[in-house]
Amino acid sequence: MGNLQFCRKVVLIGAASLLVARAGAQVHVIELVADSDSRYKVAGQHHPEITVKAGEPLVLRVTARRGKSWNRDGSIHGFTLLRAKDRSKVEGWSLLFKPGTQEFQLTAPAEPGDYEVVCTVICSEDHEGMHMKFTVLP
Ligand SMILES: [Cu+2]
Repeated sequence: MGNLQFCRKVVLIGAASLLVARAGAQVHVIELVADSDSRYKVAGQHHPEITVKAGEPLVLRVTARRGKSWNRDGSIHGFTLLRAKDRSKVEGWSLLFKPGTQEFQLTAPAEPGDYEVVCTVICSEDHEGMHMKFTVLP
């Protein structure tokens, strides 16, 4: 390999990693409704589902509407992330929602795989049906 060719390769690699770093700095915003009928909803999705990249920074923007019952502390729905394989909780991912819109700054789980979101507030007699799929891509 000539010296000039080698230099070109180094420059190309340098440019590529800069792009990756820029993309990594963008925060992925997830918009979610935790609704009065005890269902999670994502605009444009018939079956709500969240897909993220392992370890990426996230903002979860939630609009919560009160169902038929709620917690004494005023929480009207919950959002706890479980690993699908053993239903164990993911640290830092047990959230409680108040009525209205609220934001959470989170970091996606480091381990790619299948997860499930479950509501942890008894929000109606149909509370058990309040869950959604959550996928972490490598
Ligand atoms: Cu709920």
